[in-house]
Amino acid sequence: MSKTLPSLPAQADDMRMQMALRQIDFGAAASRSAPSVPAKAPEDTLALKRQDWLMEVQERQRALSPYAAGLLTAENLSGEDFLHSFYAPGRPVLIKGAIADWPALARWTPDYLAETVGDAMIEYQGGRANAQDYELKKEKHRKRAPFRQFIALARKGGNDAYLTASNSAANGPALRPLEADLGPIDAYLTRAPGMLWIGGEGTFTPLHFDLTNNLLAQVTGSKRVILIPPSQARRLAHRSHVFSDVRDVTDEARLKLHPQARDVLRYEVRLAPGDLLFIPIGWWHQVRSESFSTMLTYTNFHWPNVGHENYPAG
Ligand SMILES: O=C(O)CCC(=O)C(=O)O
Repeated sequence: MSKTLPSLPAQADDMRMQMALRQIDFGAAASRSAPSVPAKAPEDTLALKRQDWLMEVQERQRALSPYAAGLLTAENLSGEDFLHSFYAPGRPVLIKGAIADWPALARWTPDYLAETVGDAMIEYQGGRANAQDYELKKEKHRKRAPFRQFIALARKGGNDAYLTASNSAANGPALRPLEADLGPIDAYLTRAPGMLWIGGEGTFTPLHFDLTNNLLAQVTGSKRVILIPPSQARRLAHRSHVFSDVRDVTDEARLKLHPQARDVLRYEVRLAPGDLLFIPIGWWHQVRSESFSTMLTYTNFHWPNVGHENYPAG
C-alpha cells in the first residue's frame, strides 16, 4: 500500500502543534551481539504482541484522515513549524526547494567535483556489486582511491562504488574544498558539517532505520526513497542491528522470501535537487539513486537527538 503526498500550506498556521550517529559501528555491534540471544520469557513475548497490536490499531486510526496518514510536502517551513509538526511528533516531511539557492546546485557536476578535489585520496565503500551485506559489514568494504578515480567509477553507474556517510570521518580534509559551495540550514540545524554521499545511477541502500533523526539534503540528481513507519516493524524481519532481512520491498524475489512484507504500509518519495527530506528516528527507509547523485545528511538539529545512546543493540 503506497501513499501519495498531500501538500502542506506554506504557512501552516493551523498546525501549531544533537548530533550523533556519525559513526555508529553497525558491524561491530552486530558481531558483538551475534553469539547469544537469550530466550524470551512468555510474558515478554505477550507484551511485544500487545505492543504490535496497539501500533496496528493506531495506524488504522491514522488512515481515517489523509492529513494524518499522508506523507506531507512543505515549502518555506519555519523552524517552529518543523519542530511542532514534524520533529517532535517523529513525522517525516519533504521540504521542497529548501536549499535551491546553494551554489553547489549549479556547480556539482562530476567534472567540477573531480577538478575541485583532484587526486586527493578518499575513502569509499567498494566491492558492493556482489555483496548483500555491505552496510552491515562496512569495515570489509572500506576502499581508498584518488577522488578523480572514484568519480570515474561513479560515472559508470551501478551499485559497486558509493561514497557514504560512514566514510565521512576519513574524508574531511580531502573534501574540504567543496564546503564553500554549501549554505546553512539555520532554521533546523546548527552549523556542524554534514556527511556527504556521492554515487552513480543505481546505488542502493537497503532497508534499515537510523538511531538518530536525519535530514537528507539532495544536491545533484535524484533518489527514490521508500519510507515505512515503525508500526510495520513486525513485517520486516528485523534481525540484524538496524537492518531488515527483507532488504528491498520492491524486489519480488525478496518478497517471496518474506511474504509478510508484501502489503506493508509504505510511502514513496522522489528527492530532487534542492529538496530536504526529514526521516525521523525509527522510520525504515531504503534509497535508490536514479542518476549520478550527491547528497548530504545532517543530524545536528537544534533539538536533542540522542536516541542512539541507549539503543538495545542485543
Ligand atoms: O542515500 C542513501 O543511499 C542512503 C541514505 C540513508 O539511508 C541515510 O542517511 O540513513
